[in-house]
Amino acid sequence: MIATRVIPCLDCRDGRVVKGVKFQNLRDAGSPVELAAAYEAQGADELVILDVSATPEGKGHALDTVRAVRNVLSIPLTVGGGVRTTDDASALLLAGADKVSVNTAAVKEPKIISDIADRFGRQCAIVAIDAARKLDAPSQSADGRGIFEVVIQSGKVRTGIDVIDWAKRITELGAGEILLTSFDRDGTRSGYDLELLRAVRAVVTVPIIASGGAAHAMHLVEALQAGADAVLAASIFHDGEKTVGDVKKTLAENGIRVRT
Ligand code: 0VR
Repeated sequence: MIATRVIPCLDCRDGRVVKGVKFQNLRDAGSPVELAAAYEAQGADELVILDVSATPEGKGHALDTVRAVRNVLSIPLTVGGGVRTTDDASALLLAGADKVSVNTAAVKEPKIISDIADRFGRQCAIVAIDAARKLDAPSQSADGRGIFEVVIQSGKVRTGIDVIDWAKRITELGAGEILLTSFDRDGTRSGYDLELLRAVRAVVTVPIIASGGAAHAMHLVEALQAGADAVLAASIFHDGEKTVGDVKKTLAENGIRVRT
């Protein structure tokens, strides 16, 4: 079993870390540079910065934040939020990101996935899928699992696109990794959506980063046992309840291979 990855996520708006529930009611959660340095010191394997700024000015802060965080970080850094073109991706990579994540832009123009993979390598091309349980669907699909649709624009738009079909398509287009977020679980501390995770695991071979809902170390154990290659969390770490080291200790105690 290859080592799993524990990845804290800094949702950033206008240069500050924020945190909400189902992408709403965002509250200030601190300084990106201080939190990035703290998480690396605690043993984080990677870091994700997600720019959730709503205005062009806020997007300008994102590049400054990436440069400032890069100066204190030596672990891999993935940056997403508002990436619309390969030039956007290039600017983030030049600012210090190792990988870029596209979400809404990939749904609107799937070719961007191949363009980023071709220009920078598949290892740079992360596709974020925000998934929500379909509201108007029968409760289960033919094979007895929940039905999930892709949501975009920070959860504001339900696309009706089946998450499983989309996961297969993005890997065919060149996605090197999937950042799979349960919109329903984001910030709720109710645990990852394991049914979503298992359903996507069954159809793709690229690494999956589970995201959305973590509150206890055992939530991360469950997600890794359900097939995730890495686990992302924000709330659990920002609120200081658990350090990355605490969580990794529990993972190791449950037989999961971690880098100490
Ligand atoms: P928790 O570990 O449950 O706090 O959440 C992890 C992960 O879902 C979030 O860090 C991230 O995906 C939230 N995403 C978005 C957003 C947050 C605020 C505004 C927009 C977005 O568009 O993804």
